[in-house]
Amino acid sequence: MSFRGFLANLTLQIFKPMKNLFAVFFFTLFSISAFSKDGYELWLDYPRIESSALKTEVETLFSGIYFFGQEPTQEVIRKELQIAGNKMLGKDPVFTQERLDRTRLWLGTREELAQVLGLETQMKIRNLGPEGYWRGSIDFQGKSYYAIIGNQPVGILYGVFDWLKSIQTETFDPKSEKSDAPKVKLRMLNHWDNLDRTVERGYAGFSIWDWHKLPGYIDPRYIDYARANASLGINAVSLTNVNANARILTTDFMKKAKVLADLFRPYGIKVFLTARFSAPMEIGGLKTADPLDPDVIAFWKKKTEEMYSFIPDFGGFLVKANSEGQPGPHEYGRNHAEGANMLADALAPYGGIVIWRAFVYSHEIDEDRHKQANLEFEPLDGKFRDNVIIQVKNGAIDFMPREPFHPLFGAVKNTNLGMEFQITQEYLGQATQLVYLAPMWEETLRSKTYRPTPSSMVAGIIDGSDSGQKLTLMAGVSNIGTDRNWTGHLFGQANWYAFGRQAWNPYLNSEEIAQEWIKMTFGQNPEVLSKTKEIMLESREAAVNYMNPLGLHHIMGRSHHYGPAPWVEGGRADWTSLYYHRADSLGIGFDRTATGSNALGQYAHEISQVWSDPNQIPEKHLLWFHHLPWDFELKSGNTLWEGIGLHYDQGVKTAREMKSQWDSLQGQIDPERFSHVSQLLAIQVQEAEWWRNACLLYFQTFAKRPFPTEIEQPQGDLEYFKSLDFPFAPGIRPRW
Ligand code: BDP
Repeated sequence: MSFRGFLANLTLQIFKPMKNLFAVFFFTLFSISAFSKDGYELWLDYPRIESSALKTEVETLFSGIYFFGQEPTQEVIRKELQIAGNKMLGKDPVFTQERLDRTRLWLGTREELAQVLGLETQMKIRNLGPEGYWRGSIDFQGKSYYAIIGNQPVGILYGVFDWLKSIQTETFDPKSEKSDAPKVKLRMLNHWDNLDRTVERGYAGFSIWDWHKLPGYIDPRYIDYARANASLGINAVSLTNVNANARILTTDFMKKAKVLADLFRPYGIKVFLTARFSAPMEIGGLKTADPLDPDVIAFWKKKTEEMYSFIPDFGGFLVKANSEGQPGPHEYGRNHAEGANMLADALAPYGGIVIWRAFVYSHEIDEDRHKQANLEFEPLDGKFRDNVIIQVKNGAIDFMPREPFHPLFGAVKNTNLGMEFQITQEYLGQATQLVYLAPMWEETLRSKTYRPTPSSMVAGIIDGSDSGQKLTLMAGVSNIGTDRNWTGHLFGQANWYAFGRQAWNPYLNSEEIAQEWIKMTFGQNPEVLSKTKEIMLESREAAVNYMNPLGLHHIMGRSHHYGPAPWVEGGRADWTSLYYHRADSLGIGFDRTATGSNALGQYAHEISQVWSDPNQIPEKHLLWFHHLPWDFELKSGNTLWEGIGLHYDQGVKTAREMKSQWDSLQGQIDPERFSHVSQLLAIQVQEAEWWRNACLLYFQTFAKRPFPTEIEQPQGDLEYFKSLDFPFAPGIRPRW
């Protein structure tokens, strides 16, 4: 009998006379409080330490924490240690500032350490910047202590979280030292949250920002959110949707945003807001939003001044302009630099920045959507102010399951470029599918750009090591909502976690990140670790296979983007599927070589030369860049048509394996989380089959060839698949 079963039984025995009602009540109480694992705690659950050696070690350190400083961040550290101590050891840590003889663990800034102890030992951390930390043992007056030191309090906070992680993952070694600092300056979540609490492309309930009850009511979730972010080193959040509502810039909403900024500050997190370019007209009573108009300039200056009166460390504005119907400088014959610089000038006196998105394209321009961002931004190279950074999606189309890296990376020399990844799984199974995204981000970050230097790669543009830029940024579109487990699918948490880790250090390996997350989420059981890791690591390739193999892209349902719909046509061409797959009786794929749109010409010569040849391009990008005959021979010797079938089928098979792997862990994972994931994996298998069947039956109408015999023959009726409609799918883009 499981422990919970035993408890239920015991409760029933004790309360037999009171009959079922009380028993159920007490059982529920027990389950909810002590034993329920609903995912709310994220990776910060701090389970009891099992290994006795580690326990003794940690207990000793927790029994005498010499605590410097009274700053709010230090208060946050103290609280975190209290939570962790109680959960891991069952008791409060002992903080001391007087009893040197009882001290075991020192927490302080380098300066404090020098002042109080007269120690200048930790010189190494000097160069680690405001957010870096060092942890290890120090000797003082013949005694050895463990110390966690930062140049600033936030560095100590990061060091403490890292130390707690080492305990949770049972890798803590008091004898070895570690220092670390983030490689990217702004590590940021972009919430696509609307003021009415709906979340564009959000699959985890509503927005956690309760604008209506702010500024008066502080939801405790805000603090847990900040803790989770700080534990990863995420230091910036943009609270509102890029499809912005100007109202967020009114005084009433600034007061609300101020409450969040005040709460997040001790956690090292800065608040940004999205600025709607037409705000001067919507809330400023002006007739124009022309960025060169003196009244418009004055409006933004005044707004910015007001913003800083509420939030003195306000981060700045995130802007989506002239894209998908959003207003922008083009309406007034101005370019993106003129628009961005006007805002940048308003922010500069306060140290604020403008994050201007490169996700711009228009169906009115007769040009491959893939090329449009480069066409707009390359000519503006060097024209943006220093406090502007251009936020570029990982690929040139739109967060597809697999995209080649965006050709803007490496194409400009004097413009700050930041990365935008999508954590929310808009095109990767939304919240019904387990898809671990870190391998996808790793693939992009490690892509060689060959520019500005022959050895450059995307990560080196982002962190400034190849590009030389000082202002660096990695942003992730949040997958967080009001669902009890925050991300809808429990494994969505792994994507939030991995994003934070990769933003801190874009060179981290996604397998190691998965391993950390699993241990912190499910504990140390080796079987759980190895099977879960395998599931996670194969999940993204599985999704690519059953959704968009061999470079296919943008063949999902219209508007809600849920499920397969390679037949979408009509309306804006660049929002249809036919625009992208171009299947016909001869073949399939988008010719982006010199004979087609020549989007390939936007990449470095080393790339365009190789990728222009269908026999040399990595097959994963084949149909992204080439329109090829159905009988084109793949490296495996199969024809293209056969290869497509095999990939789709492989995707389904992997999804089934993932499900059976997980199910074999029954009894080793708490029942709530086990069943949550198991049910969702069952849906994932069905959705994978649906993708395979719908896409293969549809493409067969062009290919007119039998399916390869070795695959499970697609079932179902194409007309039925086409008739499916999902008007209530979550996250649909609101129309206003
Ligand atoms: C697309 C989403 C849309 C967003 C847009 C963006 O479908 O909802 O507004 O990206 O990034 O992928 O602005």
